[in-house]
Amino acid sequence: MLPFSLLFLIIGVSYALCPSYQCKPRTMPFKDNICVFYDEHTLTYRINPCEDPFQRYCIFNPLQNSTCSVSSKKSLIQKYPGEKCSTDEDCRYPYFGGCTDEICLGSIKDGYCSDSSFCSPGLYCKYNTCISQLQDGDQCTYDYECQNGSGCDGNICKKYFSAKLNEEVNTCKDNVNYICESTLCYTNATTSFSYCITPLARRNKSPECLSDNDCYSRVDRKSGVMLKSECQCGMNPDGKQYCGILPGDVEFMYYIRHLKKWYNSTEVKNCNTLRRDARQCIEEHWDEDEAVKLIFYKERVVNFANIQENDYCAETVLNADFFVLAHKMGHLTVENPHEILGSSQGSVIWLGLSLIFLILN
Ligand SMILES: *[C@@H]1O[C@H](CO)[C@@H](O)[C@H](O)[C@H]1NC(C)=O
Ligand SMILES: *[C@@H]1O[C@H](CO)[C@@H](O)[C@H](O)[C@H]1NC(C)=O
Ligand SMILES: *[C@@H]1O[C@H](CO)[C@@H](O)[C@H](O)[C@H]1NC(C)=O
Ligand SMILES: CC(=O)N[C@H]1CO[C@H](CO)[C@@H](O)[C@@H]1O
Repeated sequence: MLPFSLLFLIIGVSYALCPSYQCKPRTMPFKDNICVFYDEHTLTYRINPCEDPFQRYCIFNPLQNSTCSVSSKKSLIQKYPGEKCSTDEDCRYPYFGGCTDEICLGSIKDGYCSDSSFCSPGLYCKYNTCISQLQDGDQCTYDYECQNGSGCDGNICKKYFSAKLNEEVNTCKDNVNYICESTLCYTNATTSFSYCITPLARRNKSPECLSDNDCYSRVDRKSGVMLKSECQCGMNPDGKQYCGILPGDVEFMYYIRHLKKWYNSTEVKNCNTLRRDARQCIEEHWDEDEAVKLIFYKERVVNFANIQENDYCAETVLNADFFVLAHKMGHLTVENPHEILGSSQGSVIWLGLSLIFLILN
């Protein structure tokens, strides 16, 4: 246990190092179009909304001052096949017919490709040729070869989130497999069979933390798997830290339930296979309210620490995109969280949050 305590002692010290994010005092002068002034001595970001209507965007630079600018986008987004456009130049691959009926065309069936981003929706790239995405049950190597809502489990296409609790799966890397309803799995070292396990929520009620040590999940009784998420700095005035969201936390349940709905929609088939969960394609093709919900739920999981207890300036200047979504959510009908927790033993996806998995025996 000793090395562990030492490790956490070091992480614990970093608590004091989380910066504070707050509105600038009214008396403090800001020059040179500065919207965020970084004070490296007190580790404080002092924020001021941009007032010039021609330079209203504040592009945040960590550990530096930030200035107001004309555009919120750092560079032009080039659209994939299946995404909306107004001119040929908007498309990544304008030579496949460009922007036709406001949609970027891609390489057609049996047409040339160097990777799957070249192909029209419904196709993927194999041996430099666009061919139809595989059916469930077909042999595969990568997720993008399988259809819309399906991934490659070992070497077979299966629907995401379709394997129930205790059901066997072919692969289990770092305890994660999207084919499992919970997204979590376990490999029995004796038999080397893998199976799906229950979703694991944070053990502590409050997400606030001082170190990763506060961010353990409960232990799965059957397999002994326990997860730990990272204790992350937020963007609040007090330098508070929050645990990353775990598969099994209610925020995750909301996200996964809605992602399932997207993958089961007819609209997902309008997306290039590599863009199946890209915000761009979801917003352009799905019902507007449904798209707002899915993107809100996802952002809440991904940016959980950053959006907690923001003051007015952090909210409107640094996390405006999220809080605009949150405002729109206020007008939409949303499912009751108890229904979600009750109805699923876990419909959860893995997001690449950095977790440490400990197998207790
Ligand atoms: C931020 O701006 C202030 C005032 O203009 C300046 O004194 C300071 O050096 C700047 N800090 C950084 C990190 O550029
Ligand atoms: C692993 O497999 C062995 C042999 O079937 C079984 O006895 C054991 O309970 C299994 N362990 C877990 C954690 O599933
Ligand atoms: C998927 O869509 C079909 C038809 O629209 C519907 O009957 C089914 O309940 C949906 N499944 C899920 C998991 O949403
Ligand atoms: C989950 C889902 O929507 N699957 C669909 C994928 O695409 C095929 C063919 O277009 C449909 O048959 C599936 O229902």
